[in-house]
Amino acid sequence: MQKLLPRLVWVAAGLFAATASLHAQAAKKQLKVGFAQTGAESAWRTANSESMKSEAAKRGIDLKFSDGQGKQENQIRAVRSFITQGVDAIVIAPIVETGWDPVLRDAKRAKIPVILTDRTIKTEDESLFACFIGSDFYEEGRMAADWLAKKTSGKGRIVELQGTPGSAPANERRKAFGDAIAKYPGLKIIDSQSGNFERSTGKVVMEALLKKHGRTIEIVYAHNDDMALGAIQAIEAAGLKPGKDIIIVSIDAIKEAVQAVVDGKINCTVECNPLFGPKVYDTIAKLVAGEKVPKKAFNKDELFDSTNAAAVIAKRQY
Ligand code: GZL
Repeated sequence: MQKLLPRLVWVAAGLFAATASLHAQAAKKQLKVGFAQTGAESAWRTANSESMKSEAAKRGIDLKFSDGQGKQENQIRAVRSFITQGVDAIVIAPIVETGWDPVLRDAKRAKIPVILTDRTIKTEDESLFACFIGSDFYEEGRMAADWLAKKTSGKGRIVELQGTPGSAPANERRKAFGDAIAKYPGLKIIDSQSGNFERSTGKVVMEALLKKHGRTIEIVYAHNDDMALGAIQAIEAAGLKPGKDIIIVSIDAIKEAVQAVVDGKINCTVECNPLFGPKVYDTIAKLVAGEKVPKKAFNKDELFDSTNAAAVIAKRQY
């Protein structure tokens, strides 16, 4: 028995060391993350994709990036492929709010956590996603409306350039703005069309609105800066001065729009920060380690107008 004891101790020590190194390897195992991005419709989206890609590279995360090219079916196909690949986590920026339950049920069955970023979804079963990280679109629409009411003393004829039909930002920015201006009977939306968050479409829609309403248009409310910048091209082509003849209120605060505020062509842009990478991967690290995370995490957004744009333009990151 005495001879056997030292050998048993050695075996036990060896087993312990082997398990410890397995744990260490597991901890070092490269994370595989699937990201189903909406598309590449705006400068905001480009900055959002860049943040997710560069942060993954910095952290040594194996990011499977899929560009949905503006179609929900492409995003759903990408999620199914991530499930087949057995990724550690799935990130989705859902282009529209509905139609997600079936593919999210498949991810849940595969025990892969889903993180919704940027845009929310409508579902009866919130257990289908681990958490949402993004901006409060309703607050952005309210901030834009309140700023406009002060600027115009609650009077003016507005044309609205809406974002992608059925998307959370378009739905909530439209509802919030409408709810807020209801307090000012002198502020009226005389027309509202979708520019799909795209600069070129924003220009075309604004050309049509100018043809239809002419100089009766006093204000443009654009759901994003790309459409506002497209509208500016149409307004200038019509011989009018954007920011003076027509007040322009927008959302995103991309650097080009903040510069337009400095130049007096956009009067106000409400920030919607796209630089999600660090927060998303911190959250995934917690989920993979079995830690709880908040169901909803909102980014802090601020507003830029002639009083503060010049002071921040140099340090704007996107
Ligand atoms: C908002 C995001 C919107 C941006 C647009 O979080 O979903 O989509 O406001 C982008 O610029 O196209």
